[in-house]
Amino acid sequence: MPANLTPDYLAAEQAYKHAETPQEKIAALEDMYAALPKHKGTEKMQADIKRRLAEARRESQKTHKAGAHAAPAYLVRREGAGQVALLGPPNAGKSRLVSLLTHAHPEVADYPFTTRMPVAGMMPFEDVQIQLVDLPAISGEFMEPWLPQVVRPAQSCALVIDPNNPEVLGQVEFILTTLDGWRVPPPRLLVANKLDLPGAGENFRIVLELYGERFHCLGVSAAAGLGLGAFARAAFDALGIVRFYSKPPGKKPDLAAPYVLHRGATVQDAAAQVHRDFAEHLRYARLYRKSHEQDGMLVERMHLVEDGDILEFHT
Ligand SMILES: Nc1nc2c(ncn2[C@@H]2O[C@H](COP(=O)(O)OP(=O)(O)OP(=O)(O)O)[C@@H](O)[C@H]2O)c(=O)[nH]1
Ligand SMILES: [Mg+2]
Repeated sequence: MPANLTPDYLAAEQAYKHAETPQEKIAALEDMYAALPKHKGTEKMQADIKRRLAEARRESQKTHKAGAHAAPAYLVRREGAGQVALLGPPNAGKSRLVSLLTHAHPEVADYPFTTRMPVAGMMPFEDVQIQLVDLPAISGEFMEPWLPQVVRPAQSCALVIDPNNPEVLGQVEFILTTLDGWRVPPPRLLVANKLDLPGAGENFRIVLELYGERFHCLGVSAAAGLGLGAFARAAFDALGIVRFYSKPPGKKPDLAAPYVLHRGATVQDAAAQVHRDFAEHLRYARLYRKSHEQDGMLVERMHLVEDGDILEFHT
């Protein structure tokens, strides 16, 4: 292999291989490009991805022009630092969570299969916005046939369940099997909602015992507003992204406007995001941290960016 390919890259490549629509291909190729370390050794791969992206975009334009076949209404355009799709059985509280955490207003109701179309909203987390996508339920009883096409391009999924539902374990197993059939990686996050209900603590403990090692499990209550901060943090972590801030030499960094990169990205990748010239002529960078700004440690192009880094590029 020409480069040290990150797990993010390999995951994106997998998604590309299984993409069925031009939209899925575009999303996967964009992820591949973002996760590819940018240096001499990967130049051919970079060019190859760009060529395939152009091709997929042409293809998607063609389907647009075909008139009646405009982009299907269920596709959700990515926005913000990353997209997290909320999956789950009916009535688990996916919509209520999204309506609580974002400005979106998905319909919430006490009967199953309320949500029929995706509803996206932006959830603030510290200084970034994470896009949450509320989806129709995944269930053996009924399922929207296009669901996999919306789930595949999401960068990350959270499985929302109601641990008090007597059928919850069967529901979780059904969803994991379904995702596997769609060739979607298992969710990184399992969110047990409705912890306000009597007996919920004990039910959550059982979920933890069963799934605690496979997933990052989190207990929340949309009704009581419990665990929402932890949810936002976990959604951010599940995206596998890092934030960095650019600092012009001799000036203060702009801490209000983070740049976002995949975990595993290098100082060189960071430079490429800020300015093309930086990327081409970068010699080294100085790394500062918010906690002790006096540092200014010298770092090389291949140094890995960590969340919260402040970088001063030198060409
Ligand atoms: N007690 C309690 N009820 C909740 C909580 N979250 C949601 N609910 C209720 O559970 C019901 C279902 O909530 P929704 O948000 O519509 O569930 P959903 O997962 O979007 O359901 P579908 O769209 O049918 O898949 C509603 O009556 C909500 O008010 C919670 O934390 N505690
Ligand atoms: Mg819903």
